Amino acid sequence: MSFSLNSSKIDFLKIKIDEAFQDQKPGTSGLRKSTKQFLSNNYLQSFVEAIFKTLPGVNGGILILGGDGRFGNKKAIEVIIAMAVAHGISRIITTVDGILSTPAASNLIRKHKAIGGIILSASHNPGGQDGDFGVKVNGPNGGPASESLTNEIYSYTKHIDSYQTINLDALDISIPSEILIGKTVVEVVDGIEDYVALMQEIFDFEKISCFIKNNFPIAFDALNAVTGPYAKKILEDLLGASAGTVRNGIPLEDFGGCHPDPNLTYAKDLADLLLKSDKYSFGAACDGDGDRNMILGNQCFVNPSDSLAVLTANANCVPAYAKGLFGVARSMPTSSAVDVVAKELGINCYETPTGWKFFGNLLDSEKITLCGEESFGTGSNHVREKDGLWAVLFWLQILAEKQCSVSDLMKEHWSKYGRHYYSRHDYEEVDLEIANNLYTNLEARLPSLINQNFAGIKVCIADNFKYQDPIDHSLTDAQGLRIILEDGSRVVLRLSGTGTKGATLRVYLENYVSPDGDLAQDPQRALSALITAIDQLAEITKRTGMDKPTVIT
Ligand code: G16
Repeated sequence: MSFSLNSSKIDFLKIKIDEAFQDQKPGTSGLRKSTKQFLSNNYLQSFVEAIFKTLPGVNGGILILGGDGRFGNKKAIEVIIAMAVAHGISRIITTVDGILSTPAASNLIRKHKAIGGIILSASHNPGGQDGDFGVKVNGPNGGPASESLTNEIYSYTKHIDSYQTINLDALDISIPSEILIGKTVVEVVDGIEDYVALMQEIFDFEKISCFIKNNFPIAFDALNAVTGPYAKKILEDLLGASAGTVRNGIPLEDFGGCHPDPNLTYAKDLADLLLKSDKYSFGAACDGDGDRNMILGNQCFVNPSDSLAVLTANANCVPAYAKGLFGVARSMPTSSAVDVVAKELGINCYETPTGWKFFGNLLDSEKITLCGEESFGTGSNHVREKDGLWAVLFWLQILAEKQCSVSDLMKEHWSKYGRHYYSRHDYEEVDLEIANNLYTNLEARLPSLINQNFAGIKVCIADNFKYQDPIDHSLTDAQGLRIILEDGSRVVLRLSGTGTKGATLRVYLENYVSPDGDLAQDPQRALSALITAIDQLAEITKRTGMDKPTVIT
C-alpha cells in the first residue's frame, strides 16, 4: 500500500520549548528517564531536535526508527517522523507497529547505509506509564553514538529553545507500506525478516535444528518484550523447537508488569525452570530491546563473563567464525576469563570502558571479531550492538557441534583454562548523595592501598580506570575504581549509567582458580573474603543502610 500527502498542505512549524535550559545528559546508553518525564514539556522533542541538529547527513539522509514496544513507542515514532520530515530526511525506515530490537536496528542501519538510527527503549528498565522510556542514538556504522557525538548532542540540549516539526495526522504503520509525506518517504518494513536472514548467514540452522529436535528441550523467555516475535520465528518456526518454547512472547507496553532484565532475580521463573527442575536442557532470556542475554543449562547458570570466554574458545564451531577471530574485547569490569582464552589462541584481547560504543572502533577496524560485557551482553562484527538472540544461537551451535550439555561444556572449559569466580553485587535506588560520597571517599583512599594487604593479599593497582582508544586515540577517564591484587583477584566499583531512580552502586568481584584448584565452589563462597574486605573498606553497609545487595549475579 502506498499513498502520498500533498506537500503544499504541509505546515512547517517552529515550536518554542518551555524550558529553555533542558540539559539532557545521556547515560551509558542514550537518554533514559521516567516515562512521565519524557511526556512532559516537549522533553522528547527537545532531545530529538538536538539529535537532528547534530547527527551528520540529516538533510537527504536515511534514518532507521523503531523501538522495543514499551508505552510511548508508537507516539514517539509519530513525533520523530514529523520532526524528521521537517529536517529534510529523505527516507525513514520504520517497522510494523514500530517493533524493532536494538541489534535488528543496527543491522538495518548497515544494510541501508543510513545516517544512523533512533531506537526507542530504556533497555532492561521497566516500562509502562510508571516505568521508564529512553532514546538511543546510533551512528552510520550501526553502533551507539560515539563519545564525541554524544557530547555534541548533550551540548546542544543545553541551549535549545525551539524545535522544527510539521503538522501530521496519525499514521497507520500496522502493515508494510510506503507513505510519502512531502519529499520524505516513510517505509514501513516487516522488521523481523532482515534479522532472521542475517542469523541464517552466520549459523548452520539445519545442524541446530537436528540437535534440538533430538531430545534437547529448550525454554526461551522474552519477558513480554521485543524479542518475542524474533524468537518465535527463529526457534519455533525455523528450528522446529516445540510450540510454547518461547514464553511471554508478545511485546506488551508495560512488559506485563515485569522487569525485562535477564538475570537470576528478574528472570526468576525461567531460572527456576532450569535450576530447580530437570524439564529443560537449555534456557535463555533477553532484555527489553533484545540486546542482552542470559544463558542457562540444566542446573547451571552461565556467568556472562564466562559466556564470552566460551564463545571465543569455541568460535570455530560457527560457520561465520570458523576461519578464526581478529581479536576479542571486553569491558573493564568483565572478568578476565576471555583474556586467558585469547592468549591461548594467540589473538589480542582489549579492555574497554563500560558501554558498547567503546567496541565500535575496534570492530570497524577489524581489530576484534567478538566482544562482551559482564552486563549480559555479547556480540560480534555482524552488527555494532550486543545481540541477545545471536548469543543464544551461538550457544546452541556449539552444543550441537559438541553434542554436550551446558554444564559439561562449562566443566570442560574450566578444566582447561581455570575458573574466574565472578559476581556482581548491585545496590539499587541508593540516595544519590550517599552513593557519590561513598564513591569519592573510596577513590581518595586508593593511592594509600598500594602494597597494602586487601583480603590478605597485596594490592598491586588501585586506581580509577582510564582508556585511550587505540584507533582514534581519544581519552576517556573516571570509568570505575579498581583494586587489583597480586594474585590477579579484583574488586571494581562503579556507579551505573542506566538507572533512573537514585543511584545504583555496582560492585564487581573476581578471583581466579587454576585448573588444578577447586573448580566446583559456590561463587559467593569463593569470593567471600573480597566481599567482606570491600564492604569494610568502602563502608557499603554502613553508608547505604543496606545489609545485602538488591541483585546478586
Ligand atoms: C548499556 C550499554 C552496555 C553497558 C550497560 C551498563 O546497556 O549498552 O554496553 O554495559 O549499559 O549499564 P550500567 O551503566 O547500568 O552498568 P543497555 O542494555 O542498558 O543498553
